[in-house]
Parts: sequence; structure tokens; C-alpha cells
Amino acid sequence: MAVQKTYSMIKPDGVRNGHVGAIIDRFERAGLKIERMEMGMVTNAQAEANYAEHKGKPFYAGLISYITSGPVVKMVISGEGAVAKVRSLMGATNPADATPGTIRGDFGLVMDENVIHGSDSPESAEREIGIFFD
Ligand code: IDP
Ligand code: MG
Repeated sequence: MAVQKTYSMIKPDGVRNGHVGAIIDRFERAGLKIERMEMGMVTNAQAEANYAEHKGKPFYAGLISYITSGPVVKMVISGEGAVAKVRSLMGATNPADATPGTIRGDFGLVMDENVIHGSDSPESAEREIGIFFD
């Protein structure tokens, strides 16, 4: 394993429902480092770039309008194997399937509002960090 960087984002429902502190606590307890962090809105252009792979899918329009609907917390996270570590702390995409003890398993209810985003590979991480941070 090597030290990696990944991009993670607490989605509008995670912020609105007051889970920011708990989520950051889980990352830090796992030994990950918050390198950069910013609260703010996601622009339409950022949302479309981040979710380009889903363009054309039935849920795409809803996903773009949801992720731009309210403030998010944007983070660059680093650590040994950070990409997979963040994905494992997040849990399955559908909160209904996510294991209790994971962020989505504990704080999410439905696929459309699943609390958190995390890059799925080191290549995605580099691309996504470039979308959200200069
Ligand atoms: P991931 O966030 O676990 O990487 P992806 O398959 O990359 O999952 O999907 C990106 C996001 O799109 C999900 O986090 C979720 O918010 C949304 N999404 C994915 N599939 C569906 C669906 O079938 N219905 C509604 N929203 C979906
Ligand atoms: Mg994904």
C-alpha cells in the first residue's frame, strides 16, 4: 500500500441532517488525514463533471439537481490506501444494503440521498480533486 489522496464530499442531506462532525470523526479515527476541506455549493458544471459517467442514466437529472441543492463539505483525504479505506467507511451505494457501522448504513435511508461521496479509484480521485479544488 502507499499513501494516497482521495476526494470525499458530505452530500446535502448529510449536512442538512447534522452528520458533518460524526463523519469527519470516523475518518480521523480510522487514521486518515483531512488535507483540505471547504463547505459550499456545488456548481452545475462541477456536478456534471463529477458524475459524467452517469450521463444518460434515468437517475442522472435527479442526481445533478440533488447534489447542487444545498451546501456540501468537500474534502481531500490522505492516508495509506485512502481510496479503498474511505469507500469501506462509506458502505454500499444503497443505504438499504449498507452494513450498520458504515456511514451510509448509519446515516442514510435511500439511494437518492446517500450522505456521502468518495472517489472509486486513484485516477478518479485525481480527476475529482481537480474539479473541486484548484
Ligand atoms: P457511488 O456513489 O457509491 O460511487 P455510483 O454508482 O457511482 O455510486 O452512483 C453515484 C451516485 O448516483 C450514488 O451515490 C447515488 O447518489 C446516485 N445513484 C446511483 N444509482 C442510483 C439509482 O439507481 N437511483 C438513484 N440514485 C442513484
Ligand atoms: Mg461512484
